[in-house]
Amino acid sequence: MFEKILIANRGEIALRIQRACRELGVKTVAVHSEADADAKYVRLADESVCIGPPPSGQSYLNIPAIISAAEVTDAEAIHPGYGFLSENADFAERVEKSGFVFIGPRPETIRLMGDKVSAKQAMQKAGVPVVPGVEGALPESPQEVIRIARSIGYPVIIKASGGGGGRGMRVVYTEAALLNAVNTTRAEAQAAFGNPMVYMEKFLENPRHIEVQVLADEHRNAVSLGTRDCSMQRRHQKIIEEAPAPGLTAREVGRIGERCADACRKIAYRGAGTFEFLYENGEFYFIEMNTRVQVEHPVTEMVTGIDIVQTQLRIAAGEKLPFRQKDVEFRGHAIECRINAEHPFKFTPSPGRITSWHVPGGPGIRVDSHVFANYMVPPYYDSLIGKLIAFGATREQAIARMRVALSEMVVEGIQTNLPLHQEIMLDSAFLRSGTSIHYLEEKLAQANRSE
Ligand code: MV4
Repeated sequence: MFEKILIANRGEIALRIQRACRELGVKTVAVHSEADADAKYVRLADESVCIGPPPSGQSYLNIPAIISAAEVTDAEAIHPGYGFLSENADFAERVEKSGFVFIGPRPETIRLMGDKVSAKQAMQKAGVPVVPGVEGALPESPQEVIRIARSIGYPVIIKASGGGGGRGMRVVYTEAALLNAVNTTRAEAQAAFGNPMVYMEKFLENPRHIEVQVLADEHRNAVSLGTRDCSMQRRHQKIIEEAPAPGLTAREVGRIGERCADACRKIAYRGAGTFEFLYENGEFYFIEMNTRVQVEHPVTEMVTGIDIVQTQLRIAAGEKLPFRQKDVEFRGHAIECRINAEHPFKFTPSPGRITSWHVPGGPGIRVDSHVFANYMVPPYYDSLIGKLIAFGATREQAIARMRVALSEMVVEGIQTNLPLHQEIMLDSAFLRSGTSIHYLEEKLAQANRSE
């Protein structure tokens, strides 16, 4: 195991990674911007280095400053967390070229998955079910584009190969709108990602977002940790996640999990990863793969008992996975509410000083947060201030515990989305489970109309 690693991130995930290190006896180096100098994870780290002014472009995205910080502190490895540089293949490459271990997949794998056309092709070839469409990027010829859309059948969706996570997509319902949509998406993709390549898929109208967590080591061992349902989202920001995805049979989960683990072996995947699927009418359709630890990893940890971040460190240190597929057992149900510093129904950011902070507790409750009373939420970064996770023997018990936890939680001085979570925990469609990716936006639109 490493003696010392550098954590190239901030907020709750910096603290989460630090806790995993502590447990393993690994020393930590925190890097931080000027805005985060007084943060909890900075104080608790063995060493810390200020890497620049508040804007993330000059600090948490500043590759030379982060690599220098690793050099001066003699860290052996760098954990990128999520967001920021976590899926930047050039960063992973520069980390390795500078003689450090990147705690994540090989740079080539990150690059493969960052390009959505190559990711989809690789996964299809490795036996993962993908959204019906046409393999590869769309050709230039307008006649060809029209022919492809006819063969798929309307509605279709045009996606930028350099996009992902909901950026650079357009739905097309009629042939009359097709060529304009393709041209506009191409132009936007060129401007946003420096890559005009686009591809076409059948547009699935009412899917759920279900993902599969995997862990793979450098010795070709790969296991699936089952599913998460992340359908409760707004504008591509997830707000509630749960594990396992409700309503699926053990056979279904076993089958898709084995497809994902097998694909990892085939592409020699290394580290933690997530296969994102759309799920409609009992079928899984691969859309993207995330090559990092995700915000919602705790729900999987709660139902498997596996520490995903600790396992990332073991894999990066060259160890074998400490368990096999047959050792992975699923028990109970876990739900995560993302607590954001924002207006609960308008979603406008609400940075500022938190004057009072009380977190819930009791059986099955976990709070992952870097926040404390008198903490100043900086305006420069995303609005996540903590994650409330409830575990229960059943989904019903997890929800009941989440309701109690939400009622105990106190955050004063700023606005948070706690009232929205309280509402969703009483929502009849959520209680039935299996809502689509459009459910929350439709519910919010309806509430606005009746105001
Ligand atoms: C789709 C889709 C429907 N059909 N692809 C949005 C994020 C990106 N990862 C892929 N996305 C979608 N791709 C086909 N063929 C609908 C979405 C989508 C979505 C997906 C997951 C979670 C939330 C979403 C919200 C709107 C649209």
